[in-house]
Amino acid sequence: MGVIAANPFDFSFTPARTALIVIDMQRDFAEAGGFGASLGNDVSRVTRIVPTVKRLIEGFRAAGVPVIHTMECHKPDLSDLSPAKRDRGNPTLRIGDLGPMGRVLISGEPGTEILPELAPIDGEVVIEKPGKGAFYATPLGEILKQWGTRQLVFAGVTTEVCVQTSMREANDRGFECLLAEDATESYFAEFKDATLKMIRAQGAIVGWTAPTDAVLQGLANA
Ligand code: C5J
Repeated sequence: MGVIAANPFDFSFTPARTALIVIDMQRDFAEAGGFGASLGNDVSRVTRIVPTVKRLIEGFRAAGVPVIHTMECHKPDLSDLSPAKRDRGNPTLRIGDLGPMGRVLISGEPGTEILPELAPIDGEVVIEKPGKGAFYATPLGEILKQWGTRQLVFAGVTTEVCVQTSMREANDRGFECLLAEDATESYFAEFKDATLKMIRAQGAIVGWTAPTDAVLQGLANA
């Protein structure tokens, strides 16, 4: 049994029933020329958290607790991309268009890959997800059921979109969820701040939050 000093109160976990889920740390959200930049965002906010996410991943690997990676992406024939998603807004590049890093958010394209510093290692699960949530239209729920996982630690981007959606999906499925505060980021500082507050409000209504150091300390002491 382990305990992480978290907000709004301590997060108890069993390492054998826990996994780390790193959401969408992809080149398309972190590099100039990718999807995030095409929407007019400052992608340097995402690249800044890479060393912290790396430290978190390495801590979980060292503790023998599984690391799962997700990638927001679609099939090359776009059969899993709704017009409602593709046609939204006015980006310079739409999903499926050919950009400087290949076709935007398409499985197998260079821009869709996870940042090399955070690349999955052999044996780690990588979930390709067509939605914002990691459970929608993916095998994630089934994999976690097979493993007997009950607690999930989240990191990645963006805090208020894919991370928050995935945490809410997990919370509704009965998982206890903690978000690593400094291993997640948004293109909008105020959205990150509001998401952290709303997750842990009302007695951890969606889950807990804690700094990466506290998560690693809890893991090391477990
Ligand atoms: C977005 C994500 N923001 N991974 N995707 O479109 O949060």
